[in-house]
Amino acid sequence: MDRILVIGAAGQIGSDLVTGLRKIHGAANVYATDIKPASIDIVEGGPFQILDVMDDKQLIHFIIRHKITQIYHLAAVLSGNAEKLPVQAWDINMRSLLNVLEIAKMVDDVKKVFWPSSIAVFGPTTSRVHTPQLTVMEPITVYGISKLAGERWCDYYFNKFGVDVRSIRYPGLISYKTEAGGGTTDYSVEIFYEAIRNQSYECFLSENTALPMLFMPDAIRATIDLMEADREKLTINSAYNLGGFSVTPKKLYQEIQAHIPDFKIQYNPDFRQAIADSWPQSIDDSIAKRDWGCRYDYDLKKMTVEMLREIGKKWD
Ligand code: AKB
Repeated sequence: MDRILVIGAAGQIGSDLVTGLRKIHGAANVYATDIKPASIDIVEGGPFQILDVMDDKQLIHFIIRHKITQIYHLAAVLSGNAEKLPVQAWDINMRSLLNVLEIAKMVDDVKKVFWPSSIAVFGPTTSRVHTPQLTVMEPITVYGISKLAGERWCDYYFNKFGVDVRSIRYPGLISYKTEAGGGTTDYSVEIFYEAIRNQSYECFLSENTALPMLFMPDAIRATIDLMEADREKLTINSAYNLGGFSVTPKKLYQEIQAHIPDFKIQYNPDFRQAIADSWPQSIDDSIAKRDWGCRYDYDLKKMTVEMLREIGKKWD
């Protein structure tokens, strides 16, 4: 029986992932942790503890005491926030990953680690359409540099010490449970809240900025499927490209406006525009499909209907 530790359980991915993992492994076997309090359903739905991944002693005690067999390390400073405090963001993103990898190397009970990478590993010298798995990678953001270095560390720990660490290069993630914080793709979540709350949204990216996006249920299924895949079938030891669907602020606005005719948008690009312009517009994820059967249920239309319905319930 697996005992799972989720680090960063109060965040955008964590709050959905914990629920998914508890359904599969049993609530009592999924330990949700974060440095900040989590939502009621995470705290009341199974074990939850405040835990700082930067504190390696506290972390190793927790892992040994609870006989943890799998770690999902989701805590990170995202692209927009990382540009405001580059050195601190680098420290947090890298030190936390190295703490987890070192513990996974030392503690025999720990059999698998998941750590999220991002499309931010790519940069302006990468071909931006249908970006391949293996290509030029010259990220221009601190977040992207830390994700690229993180991928190399994961590959290193796998090859050198046999740590079974698995990873996905997530595109922008769209979800209704917990809002994202500090990312460049966050507009794709904010726009739904503002459409429902105020029927108006000021977008920090320009109207034709295309980026790959994924709806959270597809991201959670992909994450769990990758973790459950046979190791022998995996040909990537760093992080798998994941594509989802490609969308611009204008296309997303039009899709929402079809449901909320009075919805208005203004475009006022800020520093995040340069970040978005350096990222892929669409992703080639054929290797994820081949190796572990990655697939998606949601496109732009289906995702929009579900986002509006679920966020609408919060404001009823
Ligand atoms: C961000 O915008 O920083 C993240 C990401 C694409 O990794 N959502």
